[in-house]
Amino acid sequence: MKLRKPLLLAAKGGGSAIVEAQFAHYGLDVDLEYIDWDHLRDDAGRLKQVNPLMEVPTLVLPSGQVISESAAITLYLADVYPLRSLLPAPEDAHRAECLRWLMWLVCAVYPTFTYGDHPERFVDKAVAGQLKLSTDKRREVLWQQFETQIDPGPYALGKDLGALDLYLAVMCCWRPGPAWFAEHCPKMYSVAARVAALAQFQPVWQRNRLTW
Ligand SMILES: N[C@@H](CCC(=O)N[C@@H](CS)C(=O)NCC(=O)O)C(=O)O
Repeated sequence: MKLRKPLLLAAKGGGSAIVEAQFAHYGLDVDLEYIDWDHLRDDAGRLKQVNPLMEVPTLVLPSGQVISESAAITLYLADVYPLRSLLPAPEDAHRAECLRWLMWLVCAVYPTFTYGDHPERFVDKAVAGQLKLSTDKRREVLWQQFETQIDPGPYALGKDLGALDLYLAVMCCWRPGPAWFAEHCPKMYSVAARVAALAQFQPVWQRNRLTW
């Protein structure tokens, strides 16, 4: 595969929207290839060829290198474009907090979707519904923990827009959905709603049909 610019393999409304928003922030050109949710795991599909995990976001660089995992892509883009970095600088007091919560989002929260969205991949059909319910419940607990840990000002870590804010904006649209966040996690919701309204991201939100 010969590329002139990065190619983002994406699915509408999925975690790839977080990466799309980062490209919009950095003002970087990227080709988008949206894959239908029902075809993400197609044997002959491009996604399987480049990422055996068959998850989006998956970014293919012009060099042919593949970066999957939204946090890896987030760190990579911040390294490549330090002047507009969406991560606090190494000497910034918010750096440690940001890395902590970024990894928490992908290591604690994201897996509740991995196991809950397709429980039949992991357990017998008879208990699949139970796994979905338990992971949904677990996610609500996690979000409520996060809610107690942040003090938006107005973004999650202070006055500057950062990578965490983009995660919150997109993830707030997923189960249990914006109405739940508005009621149970109003601080998080306020961050998500603020990011949702930013002009630079409107094309991303529209393409991904994300609404708050
Ligand atoms: N740890 C990965 C999780 C990515 C992930 O789970 N993506 C979902 C969409 S939001 C996916 O591709 N699901 C497709 C499937 O499991 O079939 C990341 O942070 O990028």
